[in-house]
Amino acid sequence: MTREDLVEILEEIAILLELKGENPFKIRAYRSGAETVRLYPGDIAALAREGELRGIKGLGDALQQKLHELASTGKLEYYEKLKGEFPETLFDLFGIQGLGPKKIKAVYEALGVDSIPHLKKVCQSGEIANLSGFGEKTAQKILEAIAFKEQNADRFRLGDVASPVMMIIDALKQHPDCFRVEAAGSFRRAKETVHDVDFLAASSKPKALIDYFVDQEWVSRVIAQGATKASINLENGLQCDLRVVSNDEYACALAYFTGSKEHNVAMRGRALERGYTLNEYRLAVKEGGDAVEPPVFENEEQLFQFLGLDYVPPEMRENTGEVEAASEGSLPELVALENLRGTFHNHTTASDGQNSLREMAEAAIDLGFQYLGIADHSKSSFQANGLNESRLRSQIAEIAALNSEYKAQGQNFRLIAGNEVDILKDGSLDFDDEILDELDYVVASVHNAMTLSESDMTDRIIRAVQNPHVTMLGHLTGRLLLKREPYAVDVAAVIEACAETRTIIELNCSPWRLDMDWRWWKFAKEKGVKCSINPDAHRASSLEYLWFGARIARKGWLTRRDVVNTLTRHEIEAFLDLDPVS
Ligand code: DGT
Ligand code: CA
Ligand code: ZN
Repeated sequence: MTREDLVEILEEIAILLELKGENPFKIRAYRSGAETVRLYPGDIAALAREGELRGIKGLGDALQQKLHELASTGKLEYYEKLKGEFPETLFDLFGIQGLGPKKIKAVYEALGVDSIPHLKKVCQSGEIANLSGFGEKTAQKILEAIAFKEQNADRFRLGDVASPVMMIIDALKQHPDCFRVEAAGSFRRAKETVHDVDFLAASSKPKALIDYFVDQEWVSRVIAQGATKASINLENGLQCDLRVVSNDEYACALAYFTGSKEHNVAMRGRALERGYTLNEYRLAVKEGGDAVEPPVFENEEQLFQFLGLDYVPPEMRENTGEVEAASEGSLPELVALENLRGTFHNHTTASDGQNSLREMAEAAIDLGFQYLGIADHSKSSFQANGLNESRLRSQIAEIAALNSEYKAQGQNFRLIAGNEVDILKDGSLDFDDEILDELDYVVASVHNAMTLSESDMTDRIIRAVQNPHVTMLGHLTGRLLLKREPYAVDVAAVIEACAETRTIIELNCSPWRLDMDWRWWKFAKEKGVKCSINPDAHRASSLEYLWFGARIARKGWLTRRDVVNTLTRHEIEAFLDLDPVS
């Protein structure tokens, strides 16, 4: 049980109690208990497991006991019983964006709505619009949210499949008959979400490998199994396919199953022009053609080369001009994870992060970073324990003191004092210029009033980036992958405003966000806008999100020069005009 699991269950209990019409004080105790757990500055899951929650303000005896039961056994009888009082399908409603506990309670009580299909029906029939607190517009919004959910029902975030994929690759590699193996498909192309994962292996004993694959403990269901192919589901529902080919076929098969479909069409066209047909197993001379017989390709590089193309990195294979560029020798040299020297936009326990300033700095040093930008929330984000002016000033002082320490130790590392300042509804910033001026840099982000019209939202953000203190724009569209749609905003207009004001745009590489979307980076780059790959880390381990960030930046055709956090510490100090550490 992680902290997030504990918070989620306490919140769900509050909702269930609300549905039951329980005493509001009791409900509030669970809600504020969830908040306490969420913001507690230590390892609260461990404390709960050990039964050591005594004395934590905001957690009464009953709550402490329940948290202990949950954390130590992974289950809570009280919660299971409570859940048992309602139909299971009712819980699906919690996943519909914009439908809070109050609304769920209202439709459940007034109309008996206890499932998504039922909810859809009462929205369409107009019944729901007659309920007090609802209306035509709400009904429309709910229908849109249901459609969004249905559309994404069988997709997974890249961040949620990365570790199972690594685990499966490791397992397959251990098999003595496996020559080589990779995850192809949308995973290899670093799409932000994937439908299924397409593993490809080379072996001379395909059946042995297939039998081994379907027999692993993490397989929850075998969907299909043949001599060279199998499909399985993992516990979480993710479908994984394994295809086994001969070693000679591997290069062509890898190119084919990496896709995308559109890229494959372009590649086939290229092959045809040169007198060849290309399929999932091989490149062959066109029937009756007189082209030279192709060799066996040992790897994809050789296949591309044979077709007169530079090697196209998998992230670029979306048929957005990469085949043409590869034929002209004009593919950009893409940025790589190893190029990153530091990163901006990280939280600490001062706002809603889980690790202290020092812990974050130490984690960054361990990763070999030369600098780490701190950007805790500003005061309007009270739900995230945002800093007010005086707390921010203490943090700036704390950062200066730590920097002196690192300097005395001879470390080539510095913390950079920033803040993730809320962009208020009218586009003004949450702090005035005087204190912004004391910061090394500023990330400006939207966290509230997300339902403005497209033009109001666009004006709001443009006004914010026009403030000369704003160094970079945080998570441009506010999307949460598979959970919350981007707010309405004219991305192109914002990019142009950032170009004009020389504002950096963040590539927020929290796997929930991956925002700004990779499809926009080529345009931003053409306009001269720089990118900062930021993990939005709320704990030290999340600095590793940069792995996703580098992949998405590559997908957006970005080079080292386009990404500011490839700069060395000294270059960043000059770029941000920082005073030397004293
Ligand atoms: P996904 O799974 O929806 O996230 O996306 P992909 O790209 O992994 O698609 P998937 O799993 O259906 O197929 C894997 C690759 O196989 C795909 O990227 C290209 C290739 N492929 C599959 N079906 C076709 C097809 O009908 N024509 C061509 N040219 N390639 C295909
Ligand atoms: Ca796939
Ligand atoms: Zn944020």
